[in-house]
Formats: sequence, C-alpha cells, structure tokens
Amino acid sequence: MSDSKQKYSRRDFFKASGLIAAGAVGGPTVLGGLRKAEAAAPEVAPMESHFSACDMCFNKCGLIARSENGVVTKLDPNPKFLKSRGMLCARGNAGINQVYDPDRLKYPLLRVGERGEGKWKRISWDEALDLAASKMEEVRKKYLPCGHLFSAGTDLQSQFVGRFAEVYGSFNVTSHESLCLVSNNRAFLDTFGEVPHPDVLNSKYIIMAGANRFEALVTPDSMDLMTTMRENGCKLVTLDPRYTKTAALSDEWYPIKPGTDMVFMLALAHVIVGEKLYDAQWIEEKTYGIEQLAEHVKQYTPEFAAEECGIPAKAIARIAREIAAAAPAAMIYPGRRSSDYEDSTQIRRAFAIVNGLLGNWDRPGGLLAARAVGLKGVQYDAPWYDDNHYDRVDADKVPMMFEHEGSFLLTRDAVLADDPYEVRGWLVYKTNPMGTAPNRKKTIEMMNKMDFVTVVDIAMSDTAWYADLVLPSQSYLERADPCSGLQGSSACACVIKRDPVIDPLYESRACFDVMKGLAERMDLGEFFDFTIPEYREKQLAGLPKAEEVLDRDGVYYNPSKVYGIYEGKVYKTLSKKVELYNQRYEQMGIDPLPVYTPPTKVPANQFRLVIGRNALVTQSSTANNELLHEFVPTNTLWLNPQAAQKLNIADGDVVQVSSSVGTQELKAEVTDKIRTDTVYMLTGFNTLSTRQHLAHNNGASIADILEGDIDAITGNAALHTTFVTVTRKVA
Ligand SMILES: Nc1nc2c(c(=O)[nH]1)N[C@H]1C(S)=C(S)[C@@H](COP(=O)(O)OP(=O)(O)OC[C@H]3O[C@@H](n4cnc5c(=O)[nH]c(N)nc54)[C@H](O)[C@@H]3O)O[C@H]1N2
Ligand SMILES: Nc1nc2c(c(=O)[nH]1)N[C@H]1C(S)=C(S)[C@@H](COP(=O)(O)OP(=O)(O)OC[C@H]3O[C@@H](n4cnc5c(=O)[nH]c(N)nc54)[C@H](O)[C@@H]3O)O[C@H]1N2
Ligand code: SF4
Ligand SMILES: [Mo]
Repeated sequence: MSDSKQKYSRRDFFKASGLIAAGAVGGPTVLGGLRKAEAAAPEVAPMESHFSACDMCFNKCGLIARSENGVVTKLDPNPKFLKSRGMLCARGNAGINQVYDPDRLKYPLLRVGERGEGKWKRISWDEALDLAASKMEEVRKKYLPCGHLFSAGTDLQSQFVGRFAEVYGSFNVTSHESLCLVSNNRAFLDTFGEVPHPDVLNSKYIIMAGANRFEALVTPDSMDLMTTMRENGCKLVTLDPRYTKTAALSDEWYPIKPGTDMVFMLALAHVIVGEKLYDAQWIEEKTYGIEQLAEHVKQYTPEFAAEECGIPAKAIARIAREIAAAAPAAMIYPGRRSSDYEDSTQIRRAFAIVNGLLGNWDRPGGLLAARAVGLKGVQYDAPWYDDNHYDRVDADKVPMMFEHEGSFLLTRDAVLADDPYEVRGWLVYKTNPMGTAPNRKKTIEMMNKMDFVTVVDIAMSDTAWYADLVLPSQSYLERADPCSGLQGSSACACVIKRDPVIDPLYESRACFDVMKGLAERMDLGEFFDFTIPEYREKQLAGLPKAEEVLDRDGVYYNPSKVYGIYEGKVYKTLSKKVELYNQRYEQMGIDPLPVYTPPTKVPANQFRLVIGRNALVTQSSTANNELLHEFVPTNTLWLNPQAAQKLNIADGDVVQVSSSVGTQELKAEVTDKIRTDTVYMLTGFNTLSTRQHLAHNNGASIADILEGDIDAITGNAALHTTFVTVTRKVA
C-alpha cells in the first residue's frame, strides 16, 4: 500500500469525522454523522457502488456498498445473491460501524506493561513484523515447529494462517469450530457420509431442537423457514428451554429439559420403527442397521421419554406420526452449534438417525448433499521438518477429533500441562478465545504460559488485550479476498469474491499481507509469492467468464443438480449406506447407537446456564458496535419468575452469578420465557479490554463463568454443563 493512498483515505475519512464525534455520544450515529459531513463538504463526489460480502458473521451475505468521498455510507443487500434471499440483517447493516468504530485498532502495538495491564507502545509495521518473525524463529528453534500454535476464525483469509502454519511446520491449528459445530458435523458425517444442507424451503414438517433460526441467522434457512411456513403450510415444532423468537413463531413449542433431546429423538424412532411408519424400500436399499435400531429403541417409549424430557408422551407419539406422514419432505433440522453437552455427538447422531428413518436424504424438503461450485484449490508443497513433534498437541485425547480443527479446549489443557510437549508461541487471527472459550481464567493462564503471542484483529478484543503484539487488521470493506464457494441449500451453489470498497483506514493491513510479511522474514517467502488477484485467477481457472460475471453481479452461479445427486452412488460410510447403526463406532468401542444417559441433575438452589444467540449480536464481536448497542445496550440474566420469587429477586435487581470458576454481576431480567431450572445471558459483555468502551464494565462476561467440559467423541466444547448459583446483590 503506498503512502499517498494512506493519506488520501485518512483525509477523506476525517472529512466525515462528524461521524465519529456523533458516535462517541451515542444516538443514531452514522447517519447523523454523515449528514453533518455532507453539509460540511463543499463538493459531494458521485456515489459509488461496490459489490461485497458481509463479514459480520460467517454467512457472507451478498451486499452492495455505497461510498461517497471514500467513506462507506450505506450497505444494502445484493438482490442477485440467492443464498441470503436478498437480505442483509441488522448486524450486516451495522457493519459500517465496525469500520468506523472509534475503538478500532489503528497501528501495531507492542505490550510494555504486564499482560492485561493495557500498557502499549506504538511501533512501525517493519518493527512489528521483524519482532514477530524473530520470536517465531526462537520458538521454533527451542520448542520445535509444533511448539507454536495458530488460531484463526472463519473468513476468506483464514486459509493463509493455515498455510503459514503448515510451511512453518506446526500441526497445531485451531479454529472456532471446536467451540461450535464439530459434534454436529461428526454425527451427520458418521450417518450419511457427509454434512447436509437442509432444504428448508421445500420442507413440510420441521422439528427444530437446540437451534433458533429466527435469531441465530443462517442463510438461507432463516428466510426459507418463514417462507415455507407461510406458503407451504410447513409445520414447525421447536424444542428449546427458552421461549425464543423461533419458539414464538412455531406451531408448537416445548420447553424441553436441557440435555434430554436424545431421548425425545429416540422416542420418535421408537414410534416410527415400532409402527413401521417408514418407507420400507428406502430403509431396505439405502440404510444399514434397522434391526439393531429397532431392538435398541424398544426401551425408549414416549412414556419413558416424557418422564425425562418433560414433553407429554401423547405429543411425542403424535409428532412422530405427523413427521413420518410428511416424509420425505420433512426433517429434524440438523442445526449448527452443538457445543453444548458431553454427549453432543451422540445427541446429534439421534437427530441424524431420525432423518435416516424419514428417508429425506437428497430429496426435496429434506437434507441435501454438497454441490461442487468448481473453484480450484491452489496447491503448494509444504516443507517437511524431520525434527518435529509427531502429532498435534491435543491428539489422542478423544477418539474422533477432526484433525484440521482440533479441540481448542484440549489444546489449552495440553499447553497448561506441557503435555505431551511445550507450546510457547501463539498467533491468533480473527477469533477471540478469551471471549468465546469457556473459563476465561484458564485462557489467561494459557496466555501467561506463552513466550510470545501475536494477535491480528480489527479491535482490541480480550485476546488482543493479553497479547504481546497486536496488529491492526483491515475490515472486509477495505481488502481484497480470495474467492469462496458457498452453498445455500436448494437456493444456490455459488462463488463470491471481495474487493475493497474504500482504501484501508489507518495502518491496517490484510491478514494475507501479515502472513506474507512474516514468511518473507523467515525464509518462507516462496509460499506467499503471489497477489490476491493472481490467487483468484488460479481459483477461477475452471469457471469460464467467472471474473466478468462476478464484476457484473457480485456472485457467480455454477448450475448443478440439486436433488438425486446420490442416484447410483454409494454413501461415504463403512457400509456404503446411511448408517443407522454405525459400524466404525462399533469397531472403536463407541456406542454404535446413541445410548441415553440422563443429564446431571441440577443441584438444589442452582441453575443450568445456557448460551444462545440474539439477532442483533454476533458472539463476542459486536457488543462494542455503536449501532447494535442502541438495541442491545447490555446483557441481563434471564430468570424465571418462580425462581426469582424464591430468591427474592425482582426484575432489574443486580445479581451475582457464580460457578466453580467465576463470579459475575449483572441485572436480572425476570421472565417466563425460560424454564425454572435454567438461566441464560448473552455473550460478549464485560470485556477486560478497556479499549472496547461500550462492552467494558458493562454487564457480565459469560466466558468467565462457563466451566469448559468437552464432548467425549470430538473434543467440542460443552457449553451447557455449568451450574450456577444466583444471589441478589445486597447494596
Ligand atoms: N444473530 C446471530 N446469528 C448467528 C450468530 C450470531 O452470533 N448471531 N452466530 C452464527 C453461528 S457461528 C452459529 S454456530 C449459529 C448458531 O445457531 P443455533 O445453534 O441455532 O443457535 P444458539 O442460539 O447458539 O443455540 C440454540 C438454542 O438452543 C437452546 N438450548 C439450550 N440448551 C438446550 C437443550 O438442551 N435442548 C434444546 N432443544 N435447546 C437448547 C438455547 O436456548 C438456544 O436458543 O448461529 C449463527 N448465526
Ligand atoms: N459464551 C459463548 N461462547 C461461545 C459462543 C457463544 O455464543 N457464547 N458461541 C460459540 C460459537 S458457535 C462460535 S462459532 C465461536 C465463535 O467465536 P470467535 O471465533 O471468537 O468469534 P467472535 O466472538 O465473533 O470473535 C471474532 C473476533 O474477530 C474480530 N474481527 C472481526 N472482524 C474482523 C476482521 O475483519 N479482521 C480481523 N482480523 N478480525 C476481525 C473481532 O473483533 C473478534 O475479536 O464461539 C463459541 N463460543
Ligand atoms: S446474517 Fe447478517 S451478519 Fe451474517 S453475513 Fe448475513 S447480513 Fe452479515
Ligand atoms: Mo458457531
């Protein structure tokens, strides 16, 4: 990036500085600020439009960004982007505030005080990269390549962190996935041989358990759910201990006892199998293990399940008959985040098995197979280091971890114990484990173990706050990204790309440039010897006119068959069929059919703490966004009125919430939208970082209280196993 470009962007940015001034005092900031900016500017340059893709959560909805005088003024949905059905959610609209956040990181910062003390020194990029590279070399020499850990969140540049780790020689790469969805992926992969895309739009009957599509937005599922309910008369049954927006719009909602979804699903299987409500030909030809399943689910009667999960037996039996009648255009919605219990893989296996019974694979209204979009991988030959550790630091602790994602919690334990080896360096890009991994104190201990931690972020997250070196990252509106293939259920399989809408602000740099800069300093430059446009050219090599179409429409569709992809094909499982009974599990000594064990009883005078989404919040990364803050200014503890009365807590009282690992204070929200044995709060508040002025000292940090169990099969986090006491704070 040239100096003149930097100056240009800053001058134009400060022209609109009313934007920041208004932002600092709250109010409807961006628009107000811009109006002032317009009034002040003698000449208004013509408005420019650019295609882009939102990065406020993983969905990557297509958008059109408007800019004036080099300032982004408005984000609109791209109507041609079928995956998000022409939608840009509230968080997507608030993306502007992420770019112009007054707290945004502006230049490289080196820690000069104790970790977490907040004392920083501004240094130049050259100094920063020289230092980081030499520290990484030191770690590699002293602890071997695997002595360095790399963590990257989801976006179009995270692949460069993985690439760097590989050429540096470390197997230790973690992503958000082991705090999110690996148990769900495991369960569906081990049933159908791949992870499905639910065809919500064409479904006639959906059971949604442990998912909240009208708040936890996944595109196109969230929009398609509304459409199918309105236009196809699709019935929606929701199981959630909270009365969510999805619950509110459902035909039926059951406040299920947390941790008992498996028994509900097994009881559905009991009825469907017992009454032979399935398509016998499908079961015979496409599935493996119906006899074993039939024998296994005999014990799980609706009456037994009702006792366990609190949903009436009659309702369970009726729902089983109804969904079987609607099959194959019916589904147990597979869900996404399954970081909840220690047996989450088996819980989700029960979901997958019922889908197998419904025969909904590869059919309209059911679960769809992945479609290739035709993007080419960009190959490279990573060097091999003989003098290295043998495996990941978290290897061999659970039977079926995904090797590329690992387990963040098992990695953290291994680092703390120096077992099986020492890890002393950490590079973190666009993920905030201090805010999203349970047991924040343990993550701090992990930080303290490290010789050197580099964080590349757009904001001073809590992870950045404890780092040695903080590098300011470009936002999605300022950088060029590689292309990415996306599948949107039956809506589309498409390719997107991102180009800068504005010049980068301050001294921010893209992840690619950071990794390239480090690689060049470590004699690994040959692996980053390309530009993003060159990289994209290789990716798009097999797609004629793709670049042209992307420039015209902001999205490229590669037409492909949606249904019937599996005709004449075998499933990627041991039996080559849909595995109701899992053969590999049997070989490995894992229950081949999910065996229900009741969840640990909530101790007297305690509550189970659960997490969940809000449509206006993205995990730990939006609590400091001024626009979103106007709608969700803080987090509260949802507490049922009966429980509140017993504890003498009134709505709005400040309460102390304590688990075995932490205590936090926040206001109680007394509401019958939650079960009496469960409490809930939003994530992302009460940051340790003072450089998140709206999130710091505001509400409570749930990461400080959550204890951090894991799923026994994948090492995924189990975020719903913490019990807390709640007491009214005496003034
Ligand atoms: N607005 C918004 N949308 C998002 C995100 C975001 O941060 N904000 N994040 C994205 C990401 S990364 C993900 S993974 C998805 C997550 O999407 P979901 O998995 O759908 O969402 P969550 O809200 O995390 O959890 C689902 C629900 O499970 C309920 N629950 C808790 N315990 C139990 C239980 O034992 N049984 C049942 N049946 N329900 C239970 C919770 O109350 C919660 O409402 O959302 C994505 N979309
Ligand atoms: N308590 C709690 N824990 C959770 C969850 C929860 O809801 N509550 N959800 C779980 C789930 S499903 C998931 S997916 C994970 C997600 O956990 P994380 O991967 O930690 O995701 P975020 O909390 O969104 O944090 C993203 C980080 O990226 C930074 N960032 C945003 N945009 C950019 C950018 O353009 N460039 C760079 N370099 N940085 C950027 C943000 O400032 C923030 O620090 O958390 C899991 N853990
Ligand atoms: S769902 Fe909202 S935040 Fe997520 S990518 Fe789409 S518009 Fe952005
Ligand atoms: Mo997630």
